Amino acid sequence: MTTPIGPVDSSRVPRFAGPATFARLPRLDEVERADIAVVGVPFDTGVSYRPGARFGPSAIREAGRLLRPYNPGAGIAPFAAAQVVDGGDIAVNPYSVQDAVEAIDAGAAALTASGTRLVVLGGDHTIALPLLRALHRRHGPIALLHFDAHLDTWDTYFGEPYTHGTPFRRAAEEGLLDGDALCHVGIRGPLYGERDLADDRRFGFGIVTAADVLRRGVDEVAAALRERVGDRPLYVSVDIDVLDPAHAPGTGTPEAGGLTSRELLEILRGLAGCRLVGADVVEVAPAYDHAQITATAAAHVAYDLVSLLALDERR
Ligand SMILES: [Mn+2]
Repeated sequence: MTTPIGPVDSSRVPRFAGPATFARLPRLDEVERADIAVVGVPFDTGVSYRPGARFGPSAIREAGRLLRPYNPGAGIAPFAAAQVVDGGDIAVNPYSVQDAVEAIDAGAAALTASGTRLVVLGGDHTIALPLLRALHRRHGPIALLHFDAHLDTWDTYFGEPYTHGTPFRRAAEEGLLDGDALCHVGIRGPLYGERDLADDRRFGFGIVTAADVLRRGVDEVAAALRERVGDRPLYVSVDIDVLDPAHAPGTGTPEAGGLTSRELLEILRGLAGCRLVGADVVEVAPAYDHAQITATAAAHVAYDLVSLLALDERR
């Protein structure tokens, strides 16, 4: 492997100067090939409540200026272990969900065609469906760990099949997921009815609630998740509303009683060794944020997802 081109050297150019690529990484067009690309999908036409996640990618990049090259929690310098880049945005039609879903699928397929793995910055959760479609064509049925306050396996809203509350039901119906290796983490808050849970079980999902994380602790939860996914190709989808609104106020559908950012990051680090094929962090809506609380949390989540991919690159 040729030596990766790393981020801008912050001892020469201060962190607050220059363009805000994620973690000040090089752009995709500045390298020969990329192992890992952080890519934005600024799309929020699928939301059911507060809009604004279209501004998520740029807010996360801006907060990511402060990320440093060595990740002690994961024990890796991800930008030295692999060529990591900012892959820019997959720009999609904000007026047509159908068009956007197709364009995200095509954009992800093009970016991953030569083996580059993606950490995608949303955008609302609708975008997980086309990302899973593209990965399924490459890897077959995918194991999924879904960090979220909400199940996201509802059927339709106002008759619409593609929304931010329905991507994993569509993915299950389309056979994109490995029904033996699915789990939600951080679930809480009121539902429409008991049937929501029965439907969800039918697709094969396990549930680790936010209260379970409190009672069982992060190490035990991570061990259970590792066991559930085994060595299957794994997608990790992080809705930032898995965090308590104290840790992530800037999001579309906040729910009280969520994880701390410390708990979330530790559970993610506990997934080291899994066969991660892609990941996202979605639902950052900066208009409702304060002092970059949510964008900072999302930037660190993306950094740990990149670190998991880089660990796998090294093995
Ligand atoms: Mn969600």
